[in-house]
Formats: sequence, structure tokens, C-alpha cells
Amino acid sequence: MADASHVFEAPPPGAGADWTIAQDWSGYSAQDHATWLALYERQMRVLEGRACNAFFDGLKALDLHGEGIPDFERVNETLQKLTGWSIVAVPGLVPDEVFFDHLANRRFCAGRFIRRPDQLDYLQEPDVFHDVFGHVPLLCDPVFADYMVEYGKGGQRAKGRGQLKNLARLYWYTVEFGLMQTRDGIRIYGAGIVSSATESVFSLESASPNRLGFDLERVMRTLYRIDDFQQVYFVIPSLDALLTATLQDFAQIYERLTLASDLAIEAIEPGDLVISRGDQSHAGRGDAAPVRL
Ligand code: HBI
Ligand code: FE
Repeated sequence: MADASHVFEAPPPGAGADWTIAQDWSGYSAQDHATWLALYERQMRVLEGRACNAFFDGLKALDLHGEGIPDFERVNETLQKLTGWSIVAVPGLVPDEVFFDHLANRRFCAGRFIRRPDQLDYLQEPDVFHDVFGHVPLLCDPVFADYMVEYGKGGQRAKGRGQLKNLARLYWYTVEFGLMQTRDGIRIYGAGIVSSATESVFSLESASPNRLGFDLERVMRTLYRIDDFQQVYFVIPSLDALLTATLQDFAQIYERLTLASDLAIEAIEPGDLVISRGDQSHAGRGDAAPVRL
């Protein structure tokens, strides 16, 4: 998740030129591991019937439960065999070009710290639970794994054109807050949702947000907010469709985007496929359905 205010200017002491640091797994306290396990167990109760199969398949393949906070080295052995990806530890948000370079080379940047016990429900900076539980299971899926590589390569190009804000929206509405159409109904694949007990319920069941069919260019015009539940979710038909959409030449899209206006979060446009239209008079965090845990 991006929040520019936490971006360091240069690699902090102890970090390499690529901004990576050692995870220092033996440095976690018993409380840190207990926090991971509490979050893990809560999410497993919430996500049943809500997260997509690819997420559960990845979770099963990686075993992110037994040892508390997972040891990246152990996880990487499996992840590398499956899709060539690995997790690298970073001290916090890293600059965009560093982040993209890692993605393009199949390395996912993960925070190594874990939230405090009084922050179980909400924090803006990505911690190890969000980054590893939220993001890494999908990286076991070959199609999603390729999508993330394409995103990284695209990031490098978008930065060069000064159109990173458009591409960041694609990340936001897919990798972080994406929903997917499946035979069993709409399911979650976005990491910002699967790592949040309350938004997992809200994203699928609340009457307040709009749920719209995914359209690449439309998404890249849509503003987003980082401080509340989303008021619009974009629903992809499949992971294959998402990857295919990013394999086209973005040059023409960027040309059109320079002329197109940004779209408000709650906007519904003439070409939109409206899956459900939200009643936005109830917008906001207060609308969260109570989550019984
Ligand atoms: N750094 N650690 C970390 N995690 C991110 O998700 C991240 C980042 N730096 C930049 C960034 N994301 C953005 O460029 C993307 O969200 C678009
Ligand atoms: Fe994230």
C-alpha cells in the first residue's frame, strides 16, 4: 500500500542498495508470534466462503500458520519452486522505482514488523501480516505471479512518462482491493481486503459501495482513498482476464489518459457494468457490518 509520507529518502542504515534488510526471524518476541496467530486465525474464520480459491490454494501450499510469523527463508523455498517469486524484507515503504524493480524481478517487498496488539483492526503502514498473509498466497498462482511481474515492468515505464498516478490506481483496485467473479459468486483476491477482518465482510456484503465490472482504462482514471473502506470495488472476470488486460500496449492508453479527466470514487459512468449500485448515503467506516469473531 502506498503512503508517500512514510517513504525514506535513501536506504536507511543496515539496508542494502536495493533497500532489503535481513528479516531477523529469531528477533521476534513471543507476543509478535501470538499477534500473527491471532490475526491468522481470525482471518481464516472470516475468509471462508469469501476469499477466492487461488488465495486458499496458495495459503495451503505455503503453510503460514504453524510457526507464527513465517520465516521468509522457509516460505521462499516453496514459493520459488512454484512461481519463481521470493519475499524480501524491507524497512517500510520503499521508493516506487525500487518497488517496481523488485516486482519485475519476482521479488515481493515485505515489511518485517508486526502491528501492536492494540492495532489488530487497522493500520495504514503495511506490516508483515498484510504483506505476507495478504499478498503472498496469490503469488503462488502462476497467472497472478505473471501479472505482478508485468505490473513491475509497467511501473518502470509509467514512471518515465510521469503517469505513475494512473498505474498506482491499477495496483490499488486490483492487487490491494480487487474482487473476482467466480462460479460461486463474487470472491475476494485483493490483499488489502483479505488481511482485514472488517473490510472482508464490508467489501462483499455492505450495501454502501458500488461494485463495477473491471475495465483497465476506467480503473486507471479512478481516484482512491487510503483512509477508509473503499466505496467502489472493481470485479475482474478471472485472473487470466486481468493478466491479459496488462499485456496490451499501454502507450495508447496513456495518451488517452492524459486527455481524460479523473473520475470520482463514487462515480458511475455510462459504459460501466454495474454489478451492484451502492447506497452511498451510508458510506464510511461506520457502515461496517458487525463482524462476529
Ligand atoms: N513499498 N514496501 C512497500 N510496499 C508497497 O506496497 C509499496 C512500496 N513502495 C511503493 C509502492 N508500494 C507503490 O509504488 C505501489 O503501491 C504502486
Ligand atoms: Fe499491500
